[in-house]
Amino acid sequence: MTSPADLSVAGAARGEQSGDEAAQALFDDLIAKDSRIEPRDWMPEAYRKTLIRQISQHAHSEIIGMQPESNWITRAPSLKRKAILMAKVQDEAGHGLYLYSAAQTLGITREEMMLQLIEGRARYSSIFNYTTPTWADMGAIGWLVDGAAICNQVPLCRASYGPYGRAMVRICKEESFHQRQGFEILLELMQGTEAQREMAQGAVDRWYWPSLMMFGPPDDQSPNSAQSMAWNIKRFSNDDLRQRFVGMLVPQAEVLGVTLPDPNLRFNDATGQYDMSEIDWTEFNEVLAGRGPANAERLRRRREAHEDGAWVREAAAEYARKQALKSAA
Ligand code: BYC
Repeated sequence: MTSPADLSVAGAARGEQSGDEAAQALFDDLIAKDSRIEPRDWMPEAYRKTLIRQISQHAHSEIIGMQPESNWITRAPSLKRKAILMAKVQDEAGHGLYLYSAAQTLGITREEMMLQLIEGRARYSSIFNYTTPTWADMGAIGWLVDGAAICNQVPLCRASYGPYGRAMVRICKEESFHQRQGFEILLELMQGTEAQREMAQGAVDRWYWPSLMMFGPPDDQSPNSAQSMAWNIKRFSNDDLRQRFVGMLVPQAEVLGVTLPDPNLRFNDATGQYDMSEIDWTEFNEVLAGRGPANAERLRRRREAHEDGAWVREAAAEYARKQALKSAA
C-alpha cells in the first residue's frame, strides 16, 4: 500500500497533485471500485468521524441492549430457556467488544467511548429504552428487534471500512440465531393457552412500532444517509430497509398467528411497497432526547456496572504492568 507520504513525494516530483489531493484521489478510487478501506490507509477526516460515530453507537447499543433481556435470565420459565437467554446476552457483550475494537482502529480509545456512554454524551439505539414486563417480551425482542437488526446489519457486512464489515459478518450469524429463538418463544406461546396468546400479542403490540423506529428517521430527515451511502458505509436508505423489514414480517406474523398492530398495513401493487400508518416520530425524538420509558434506568445501571468493574480493570492493568517489567528485565 502506498502511503500519503510516498504519494506526496512522487506527486510533488512530477509537479502534479499535492500529497493530500493524491491521497484523496486514491481513497476516492478505492470507494469507486467498491474496495475496502483499511486502518493503515489515508481517509478523509469526515469519513473517520462518521465511522467512529456509527460504530461506537452500534457498540453502545449492544452493551445497553443486554439490559432488557438480562432482566429475565433468572425468571425464564425453564432451565433450557435460561441457558439460551444467557448465551444470547453473552453474544451481545461479544458484539459490543468486536465493535469497540473496530472503532479503536480509527484512533479513539475504549476509555473515551465508555466515558461518552456513561456521561450520557453518546447515542445508542432507541429500542433499548423500552421495558420488558413479560416473558413474551423476550420473544418479541428476538423476533422483532433482532429481525430489524439483521435487516439493517446484513448490508453492513459490505461496509467500505474493513474492520467494521468483518465484525458484522460474525455478528449477523449470531443475530440469525437470536431472531429464531425469539420467533420460537412466540410460536410456543401462540400454541399455548388463551392467556399465553394474549401475552404474546401484547408483546408484539409493544415492540412493533419501536422496532420500525430502529431504522432511523425518514429518508428526507436523515442528515447522514446521503454521505454514508456515497462512502459505501450504508448500502440502503432508512426507509428502504424499513420496507424490507415489514415485507419479511408479514408472512412470519401469519405463521405465528399474531396481528401486526397497524390497521393500515397492506401491500400496494401500484407502488410495490407496503402502505403503513405514520410512525410516531414525536415518540422517537423523545426517546432520542433521553425521555423514553427506561433511558435513565439504562444509564444508571451502565454506570453502576462500570464502577463495579473498576477493580477488574485495575487488576488487569497491574498484571500487564508486571508482565511488561518482566519482559523488559
Ligand atoms: N436510535 O442521519 P441518520 C442490536 C440518530 S443493536 C438512536 O439516519 P445514520 C441489538 C443517528 O445516530 C442496534 N439514534 O443517522 C443489540 C443520528 O444522530 P447523530 C443498533 C438514532 O447514522 C442487542 C440521527 O438520529 N444498530 O440490534 O445515517 C440486542 C439522524 O439519523 C436512531 C446499529 O447501530 C435510533 N434508532 O443512520 C439485540 C446499526 N436512528 O449521530 C439487538 C448501525 C437514528 O447524528 N447503525 N438515530 O447525533 C446504522 O445503521 C445507522 O447508524 C442508523 C442511523 C440506521 C441507526
